[in-house]
Amino acid sequence: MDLAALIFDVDGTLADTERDGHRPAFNAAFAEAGLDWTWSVELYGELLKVTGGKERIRYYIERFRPDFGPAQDLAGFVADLHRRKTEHYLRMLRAGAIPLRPGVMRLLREARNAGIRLAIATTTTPENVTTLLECSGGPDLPRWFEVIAAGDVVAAKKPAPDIYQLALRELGLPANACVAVEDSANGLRSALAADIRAVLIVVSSYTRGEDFSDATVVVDELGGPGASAHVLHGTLDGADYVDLAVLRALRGRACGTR
Ligand code: XBP
Ligand code: MG
Repeated sequence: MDLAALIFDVDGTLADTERDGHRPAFNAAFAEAGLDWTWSVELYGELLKVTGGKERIRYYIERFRPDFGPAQDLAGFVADLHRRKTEHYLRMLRAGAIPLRPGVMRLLREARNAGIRLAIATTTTPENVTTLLECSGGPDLPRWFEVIAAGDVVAAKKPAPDIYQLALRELGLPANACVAVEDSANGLRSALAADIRAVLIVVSSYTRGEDFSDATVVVDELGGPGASAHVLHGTLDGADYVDLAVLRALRGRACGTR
């Protein structure tokens, strides 16, 4: 079995969205709702252990605002607040505020030209994905992805395997035909739990210190011609940056086939 598809995470992987994207969007929604809640850069790092925006708000209330009681039911309150947050986030994306990470477009183009299928497996809300792809990559970019598995379509978010299992099901591929590209320990656990053994981690600003010892390869960036990727774990087989040949080789190593 040769490499058939790349499955990408979004937040932290395709773009560094959390610190200066999602975080200020949450804060803007809190202010708009008349709440005196502010998520600092540091606090947000802790809150990121909980995946999913609605789940993160709920966790924050339980942990930091135990006396808070909304006028309406809690689930409805959180859903409304999160809808406002999404509006703020989408506005930032439409303003072109969040670029794709270096090397992402190069690697996507290379995969597409080679007939390697592309998919997304993410915790975030679907419209966040398509808007990021359109506004930061190009109007056609969402259509490059055959499968976009995102958000509440599964019962359990990362680190549970559900979203990767859904992406594999929709691709109609076995796990060993795919490479997952992730930035976080929660994402790594999710991919591994779905039996995807070939996982490339590209660390992001919040995830650099996490435990990636079970990943196949860990780099600081995808890199590109004239911009070396630094390897933090595993090997690029002498390559200077992450390209399709590197991904084919790491899949072969991880899955015991070449
Ligand atoms: C991303 C998330 C998301 C975003 C916020 O995790 O956990 O919740 O932080 O997006 P991953 P929403 O990169 O592992 O998919 O507010 O739309 O959930
Ligand atoms: Mg991520």
